[in-house]
Amino acid sequence: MIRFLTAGESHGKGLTVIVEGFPSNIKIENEYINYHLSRRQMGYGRGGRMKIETDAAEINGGIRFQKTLGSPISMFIQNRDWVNWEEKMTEHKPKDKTEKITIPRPGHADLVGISKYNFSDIRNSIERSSARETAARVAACSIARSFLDNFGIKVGSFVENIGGIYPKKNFADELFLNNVEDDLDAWEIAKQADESSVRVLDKDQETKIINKIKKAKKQGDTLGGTMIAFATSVPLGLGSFIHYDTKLDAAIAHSMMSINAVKGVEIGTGFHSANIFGSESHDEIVYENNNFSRKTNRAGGIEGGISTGLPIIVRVAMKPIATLMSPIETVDLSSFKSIQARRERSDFVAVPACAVIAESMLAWTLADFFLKKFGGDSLEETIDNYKTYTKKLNNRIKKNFKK
Ligand code: EPS
Repeated sequence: MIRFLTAGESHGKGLTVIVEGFPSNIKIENEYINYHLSRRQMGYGRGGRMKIETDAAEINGGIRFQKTLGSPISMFIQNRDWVNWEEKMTEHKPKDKTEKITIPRPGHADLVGISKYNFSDIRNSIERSSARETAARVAACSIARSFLDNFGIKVGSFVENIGGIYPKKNFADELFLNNVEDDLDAWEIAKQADESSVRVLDKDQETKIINKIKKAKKQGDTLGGTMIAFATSVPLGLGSFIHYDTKLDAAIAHSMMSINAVKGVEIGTGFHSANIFGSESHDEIVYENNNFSRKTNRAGGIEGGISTGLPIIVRVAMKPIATLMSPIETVDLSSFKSIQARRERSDFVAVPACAVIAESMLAWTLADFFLKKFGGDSLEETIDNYKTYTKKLNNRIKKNFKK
């Protein structure tokens, strides 16, 4: 239903994104997009680049008087750093000979990139594989968030651990074990996380994490971590069990794995449930206040590829950034001899930023499945379709199963 396409290199002029497929009349505020772009730039442990950039989306099409027109939305995010790279990144014939990068970093896309695309300079791999591209994604996903807002669907995230440092209280477990849909607002929790410089919900943990990041920096090393991205007030019925590509959980896993440096995704208590009995793993069904629900939400809001109506909960694991200031061993492609990997300006930790990106991609996937189900050329039409469906949902079950 919806799609987006990004273009642009990390040190080129900027990033372009075209978003397509949203109905007309969704309210879009430029400040809202820029606000989420600024959230992506946050986090203790980021490198020098974030001091240079103040990401802002220039809207070049698809929106009039703060409302979507139903046409493709085009946005541009300028790279302020471009002024320092004009010569090295020009689309024209270079004036001077540019120095080639010949030493690939283990864990980055350097070696696979030059091999696959037949490049003679690793710079060509670095540019598009950089996580800079995620700025364009966050802009695109802000449109999805604005759309979901009309249905009370909220997305949020928080960092669970960085470098193996977890909070005393297990916030994730609390989400899985309590059926707290009624009073849970994902965005409220995300705002709490935003108050922490590493986007955690526990002050003690924050201090310990900052100390560990300081240690990593001092050692010229980097750290990864895990984060929880989740959504509340998602209606029952997004996704289906019909095909591999109609399952909501599969699409969410795809979205998350597409984020730079992400190496693991878990829906609900995924990996833990592999170690316990079925009776300890599934969520008992209850009928309360004219509604079906579950006593717990270990399934993370999805059963059989379909949203259950409970919060969608996703755990995402990010590996440590591949660029190390105290590098590990690699091979120089100009000599085929062993050497230490090249240093390149980078982040020491980008888990807080990754959480904002994960939250954004979750919004995108939910908006996609929402529109697949409810359709509509205008927002008003989508709202009508949504209301008719949700109003009749439980009555249909009652009617169908009446003896
Ligand atoms: C990023 C921009 C990059 C890095 C980081 C994310 O800028 P630069 O390469 O100029 O320092 O800070 O990218 C990576 C860590 C990576 O491995 O590609 C951004 O805008 O988020």
